[in-house]
Amino acid sequence: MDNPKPLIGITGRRRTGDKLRGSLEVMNHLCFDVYWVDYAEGIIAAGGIPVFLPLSLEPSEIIPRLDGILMSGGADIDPVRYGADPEPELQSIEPVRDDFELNVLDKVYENELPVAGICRGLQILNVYAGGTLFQDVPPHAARKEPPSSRVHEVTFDDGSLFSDLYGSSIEVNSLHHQSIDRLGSGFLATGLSDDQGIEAIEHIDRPIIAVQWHPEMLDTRDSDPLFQWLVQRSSERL
Ligand SMILES: [Mn+2]
Repeated sequence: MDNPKPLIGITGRRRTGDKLRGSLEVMNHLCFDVYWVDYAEGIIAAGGIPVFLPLSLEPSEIIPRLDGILMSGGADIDPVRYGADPEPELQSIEPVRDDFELNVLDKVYENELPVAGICRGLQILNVYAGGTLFQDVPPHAARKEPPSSRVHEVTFDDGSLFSDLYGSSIEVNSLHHQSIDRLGSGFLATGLSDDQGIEAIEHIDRPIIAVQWHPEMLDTRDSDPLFQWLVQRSSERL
């Protein structure tokens, strides 16, 4: 096949049938795995093929067959993963997903796949690399605004990969209530919000970048540099 498109894995979440409006009551206890379609659409617009990763997969069986990974948004990471006790402001956690994604990252590091992280995706990358999180950052969150609302600025370091991708700054949405405290090893924090929170990280010698905002929910999704970077870097593996 001429110019095959790269296969990009997308992580998601697990829910039970009672959360699926309209499904049969007798199926309330059964599970379904889901992700928000905007992630897939961002990858498709950038020229890649999204592949959803069910949480029951054994990562070693799928990761080596993929060309890149998108670590998507979602619930809080269990603080036990970064050696902290839960604080009262901690919201829902998904230990099954934590397990799955940390195992995915083992294989991703082993196979040196390109990775883009979004929101929780940034946080799990940071925790995987030994970093920690603030469990709640109430003055920063703007979670009542429509998800496409650009509510604060992110400024990028001169000479960073992010400044190549986005220029010196960008106005972003902000749907997170947690953020990075101690940075994980191998990462540089190259994008900060107006209130000095870490909003963008890039790895010093691996093709891994992540953002705290949601490019897939902005009106610029289909031309967003994060998706373009991921598809481009993944294409180089074909
Ligand atoms: Mn923010």
